[in-house]
Amino acid sequence: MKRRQFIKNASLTGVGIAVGSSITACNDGTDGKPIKKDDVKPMAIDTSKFPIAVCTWAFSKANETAGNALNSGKKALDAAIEGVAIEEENLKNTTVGKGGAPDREGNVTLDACVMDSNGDCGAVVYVNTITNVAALAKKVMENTPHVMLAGEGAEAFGYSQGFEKENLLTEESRLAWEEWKKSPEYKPIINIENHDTIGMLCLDKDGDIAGACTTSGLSYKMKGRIGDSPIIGSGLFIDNEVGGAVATGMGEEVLKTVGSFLIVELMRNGMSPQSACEEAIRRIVSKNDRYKDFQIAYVAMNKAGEIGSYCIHKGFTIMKYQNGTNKNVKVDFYNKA
Ligand code: SD4
Repeated sequence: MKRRQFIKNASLTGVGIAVGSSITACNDGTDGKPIKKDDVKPMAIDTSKFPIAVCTWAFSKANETAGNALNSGKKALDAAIEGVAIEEENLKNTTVGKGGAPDREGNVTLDACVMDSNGDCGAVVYVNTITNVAALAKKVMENTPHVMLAGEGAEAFGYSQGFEKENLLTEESRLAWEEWKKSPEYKPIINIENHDTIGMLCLDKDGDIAGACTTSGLSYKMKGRIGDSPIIGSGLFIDNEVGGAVATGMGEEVLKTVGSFLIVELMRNGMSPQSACEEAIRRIVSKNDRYKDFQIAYVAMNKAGEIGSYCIHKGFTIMKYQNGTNKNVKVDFYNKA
C-alpha cells in the first residue's frame, strides 16, 4: 500500500469531535503539544466516510452546494469553488464577493485563493470588477505560469478567460460606507461583519482534498490592504498526504503566524486537526495581549476526514456536510474570561 493511503496520526482512537453539537478539545492526549515521533501510529483511511465538505461560519447553502457536487462525483477543488461561489454572488453578504463592504475610499476589492490536491495553487488580490474570484484564482493556477495576480492585471486576465466586468459596490454597501464615513473609525467588531470570509475544505470520493478561500477583506480597510485569505499558507493550505486548513478573522494576525500551513505541518507531525487548530490559536494569543479585540478561527480536516476547529472568541461556527447531511457545528474557543 502506498504511503499516501495512510496518515500518521496518533489521534485516531479517542477523537473528541462531537458532530452536530459542538467541537471541543480533542482527547488525543497531546495537550496541544507536538507528540513524539515514536507515538505516531499509522492510520488507515476509511473511504466510506467520504465525501466531506466543511466551511467557515454558517454558510449552509454554500456548504451544501459543495457537498452535493462532491456526492455527484465532482473533484474536491471544483466542488469547493462551486460552494464558495454561492457566497461570492450573495449580495446580502457584505464580507465576500459582490456586495462586500468597500475600503475606506469606497472600492470593493476581493481576494481569493485555491489549492488543489496535487499541490498546485492560484490566487488573486485586489480585484475590483469580478465577482467569482475563487474561480478566477483557479484560472490563474491552470492557465498562467504564475501563482498570484493582482488588481488590474488579474482583472484583464479574467476578462480574457470570459469573466464579466461588474460593479461590485451595491447600493446597500455604498450607503453603509457613507454612514461609516460620518465618524470613520477603524475598529473591527468581533464576529460581526468583519469576519465572515468563506474558507472551504472538500474531501472527494477518491479521498483527495482541496480548498478555496474568498473574501472582500476587512470592511473599511486602507486602500491597497491585502489580508491572509489569498495568501497560500495563511488563509488556506492543503497537503494531500496530510489534510488542509483554512482561516477566517483578523488577517494580519494569521499572516504573522502563517496559520494554515502551521496547522497542516502540525497534523503531519501527528496532531489531530483539533489539537493543531488549538496550537495555532495558542501561538497567536501567547504573543499578543490584544487578542481580546479580534477574532481568529481555524478549520482543519485530515485525510481520514477528521475535522477540528478552534477560535479565540465565542460565536464561531462551521458547516459540515457528510453522508448527505449538512450540519452547523459550534466551535470551542480560547477566551473563556
Ligand atoms: C482578512 N481574513 O481579509 C480576512 C477577514 C475575514 O471576513 O475573515 N473577513 O483579513
